[in-house]
Amino acid sequence: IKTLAEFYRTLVLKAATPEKVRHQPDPALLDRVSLFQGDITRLEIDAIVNAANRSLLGGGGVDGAIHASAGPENFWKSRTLNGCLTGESKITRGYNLPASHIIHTVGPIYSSRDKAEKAELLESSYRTSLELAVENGIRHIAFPSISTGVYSYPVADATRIALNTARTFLESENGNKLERVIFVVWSNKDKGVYEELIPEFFPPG
Ligand code: AR6
Repeated sequence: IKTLAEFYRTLVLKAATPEKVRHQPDPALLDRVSLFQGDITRLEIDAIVNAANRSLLGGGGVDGAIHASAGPENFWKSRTLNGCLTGESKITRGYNLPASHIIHTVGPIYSSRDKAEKAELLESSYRTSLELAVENGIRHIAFPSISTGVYSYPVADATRIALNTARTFLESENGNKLERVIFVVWSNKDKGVYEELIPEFFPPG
C-alpha cells in the first residue's frame, strides 16, 4: 500500500496548489499515511476499523463484510461488549480476518439539523479509534469511510473530519506511536474525494 509520499510522486495533482492549505507541510507525515482502494477485510495489518452500529452485533455495509470474514467467534465476543455509544470505540481480536484486531466504532447517523453535533461525534469515532489503537500497541491501522454509507454523512464533510483528526492525532505525543494510518475507500467517487482533499491536510510540501 502506497504512502502519501509515493502517492505524490505518481499522482498528477488535480490542482498543484490546493485551494485551502489547512496545515503546514510536514514531509515526515507523508510516510505515515496511505490511501487504498479495495476491501478492508483483506488487509493483513494490526487493526482494521469497523463502521459498526450501537449493538455491535453486525449489520450491512462494511460491518457485514467484517463480521462475515471474522467469523462466529467475533460475533460471540461482540455480544459480551454490551454495545457501544455513538462516537466511542471498542476493540476485539480479528479472529478469522487477516487483521490482528478489529476496532469497532459507531459513527453518527447524519442529519443536517444537528450538523455540529454530528461532526463532533464523527471526529470522536476517529479519535477514540486512534487512542484505542495506541493503548493496544497497534502500529498500523486502516479506516473505512465511517458514516458515509448507510448513515448518509456527506462524503466530503466526513473526509475532511477523517483527515483532520488523523493529522492532529499523528502530531500528538501519543500519535508518534502510530506508524501508519490507511484510509480505505470502496468507490471511485470516494477515492476522488480523498485525492482532492488529502493535499489540504497533508500538503506535498
Ligand atoms: N471495505 C472497505 N469499505 C467498504 C467495504 C469494504 N469491504 N464495504 C463497504 N465499504 P457503511 P456507515 C464502504 O454503510 O455509513 C451497517 O449496517 C462503503 O462504501 O458500511 O457507518 C452498520 O451495522 C462506505 O463508503 O457504514 C451500521 O448499522 C463505507 O464503507 C451502519 O451500516 C461506510 O459505509 C453504519 O453505517
